[in-house]
Amino acid sequence: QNISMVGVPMDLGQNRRGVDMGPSAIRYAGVIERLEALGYRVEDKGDIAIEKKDAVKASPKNLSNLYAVTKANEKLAETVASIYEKNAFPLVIGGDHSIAIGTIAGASGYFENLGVIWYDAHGDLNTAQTSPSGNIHGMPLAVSLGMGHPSLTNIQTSKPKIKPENVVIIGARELDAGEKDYIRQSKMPVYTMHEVDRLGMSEVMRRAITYLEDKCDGVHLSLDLDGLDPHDAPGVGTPVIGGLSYRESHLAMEMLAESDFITSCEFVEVNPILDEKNRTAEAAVALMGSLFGEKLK
Ligand code: DIR
Ligand code: MN
Ligand code: MN
Ligand code: MN
Repeated sequence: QNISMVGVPMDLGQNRRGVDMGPSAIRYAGVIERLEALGYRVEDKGDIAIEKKDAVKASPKNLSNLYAVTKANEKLAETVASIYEKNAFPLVIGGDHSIAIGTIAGASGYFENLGVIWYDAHGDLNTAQTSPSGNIHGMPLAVSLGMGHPSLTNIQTSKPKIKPENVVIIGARELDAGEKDYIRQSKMPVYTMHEVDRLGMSEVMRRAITYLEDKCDGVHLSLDLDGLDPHDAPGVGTPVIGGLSYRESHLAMEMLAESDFITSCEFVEVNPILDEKNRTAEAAVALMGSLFGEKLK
């Protein structure tokens, strides 16, 4: 199979500079070589062009850099769609997590019932009304569900890109009040660290896969490196203690490889400025190796 990789060097969805260098760090950590060694043909489409920071006061309340983030996601959505047109697998490397808006918008046109696995310390279910920070990287899952500013929810189509019952969150441990309200009323399955501790990662993934495989015709993996524990992935802007280990994360990726149902993925929030000798980008590349079947080949 062909993998088509695209970088999104954007840090405007949150407020620590440096995550724009994530794509370079991931390339430097050997992503192409790692995947080619598994027998894939990997095309690097290079990076999406990013606008400069919005002028101060140009953005609506609690939506920092709305204009630049919208532009980047419009381009990314088109790029992801063009990758499917060529029957390749879209691999998106970030960049902050706001880029999931574009990846999911681009992918959703190719599936009736796109599922999403959201691997993250956070829910990313905020809107401008609930966000404590005004950072769009805390909003992409909400936007994909059709909630949020129209310039974001209308990318590709004005329809919601995914349904709440087709989403599974894994690794959550820092949910904001509005996110908890939404999760409660939508009954979205969320495996917080509590469930991972109780059940073990193997059972969590077995349940997540069983739950999605029957009803979804495609599943997107959105992996925020801050889902991992800061000991294993220190190079992220919003680290949260008590996270998923490197081993648990490999097991999760290996089980996804066995399930053979992932149809697109993104690895986001690698911040080389905050990292230690590129360890976080290296972890991302190692996890991609497992996701693309290193154990099976
Ligand atoms: C927080 C942080 N919930 C916010 N979100 C992050 O700003 O909305 N998501 N870091 O990955
Ligand atoms: Mn996060
Ligand atoms: Mn996130
Ligand atoms: Mn946080």
